Amino acid sequence: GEDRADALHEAEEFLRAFHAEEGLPGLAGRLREVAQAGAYWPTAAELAYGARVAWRHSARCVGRLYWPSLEVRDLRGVRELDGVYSQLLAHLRDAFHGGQVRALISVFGPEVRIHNPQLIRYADDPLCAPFVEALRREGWRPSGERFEVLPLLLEVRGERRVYALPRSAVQEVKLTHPECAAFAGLGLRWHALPVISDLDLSLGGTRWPCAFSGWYVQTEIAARNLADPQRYDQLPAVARALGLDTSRERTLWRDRALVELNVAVLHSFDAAGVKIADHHSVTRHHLRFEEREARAGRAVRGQWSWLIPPLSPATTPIWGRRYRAGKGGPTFAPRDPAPL
Ligand code: NRG
Repeated sequence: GEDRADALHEAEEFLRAFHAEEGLPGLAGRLREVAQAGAYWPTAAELAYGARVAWRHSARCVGRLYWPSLEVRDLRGVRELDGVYSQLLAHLRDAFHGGQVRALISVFGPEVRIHNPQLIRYADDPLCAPFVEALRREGWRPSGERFEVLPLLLEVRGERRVYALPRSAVQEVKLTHPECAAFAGLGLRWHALPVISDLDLSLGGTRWPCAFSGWYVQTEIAARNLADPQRYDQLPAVARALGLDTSRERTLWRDRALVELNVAVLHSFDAAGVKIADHHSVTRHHLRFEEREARAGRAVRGQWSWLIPPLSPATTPIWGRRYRAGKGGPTFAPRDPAPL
């Protein structure tokens, strides 16, 4: 019907873009093939191109300079729960790469569902409360420990299973401060990898469940996850460790604690040999990305409020710039919220 015609039209657009951008021959034949099949099933090369362009199109991502080097794992043939689980463990290992973190995406077939919003998250993070609730309904119980890593909740063709992540699969960094010895006493830590698993890779009218990861910018951890009042709310504790006067707002103890928490995250990841970006360098890299895109004759999509860092945004070179959202082509799109 009409949906199928729309989907085939999107497939055609996608294939034209793929062949044009990569300078590939054989477009007419490929279009005929898809028209004859009446449905579009991307080749591994088309999938890889689509994944890289979806990253390039990610209007909220400030780390897009490296989109051409995204490594794509085509796992559409993995059709069993245990297989999905072991491939996700392999993803964590390959992406971490001994600390020299690599941008990686694992793409699965339509019957696979990863219920976790991210592969690595903590049970006591208020952000995860809805997912912890879903795990409870599957019979899983949190230990009550601080920074307890949540298990995976995987589903294939309607069959669901909870899989614990072994300690060895999850790399974490314990936080210390280069000058303040008392900081370590806060017992803070964070996981090395952000692995997004609640977006589908959408390309040419098809959608694919996936997990993708790059590396952190320290502000994500230090200016949001650990600092937000509705998350770990650690600024008062950090201020106390630093010996700041918290009796009045005007001492700017929140701001000073925030900066030192960011210093601690960068220092700790560096000391542990785990790749992490800082907000000054990554925003400069984003400008380079913008220049490169302009030279290629492509518009850069952006969402300013997501691209600017939550710490000292006006000191970065993207502060005064304006961005447009844009649409069409390969993207990462929210997957349907399936009730658990
Ligand atoms: N702020 C979230 C992660 C969002 C994605 N960030 C990345 N992605 N760096 C958090 O966990 O703090 N990435 O693919 O590298």
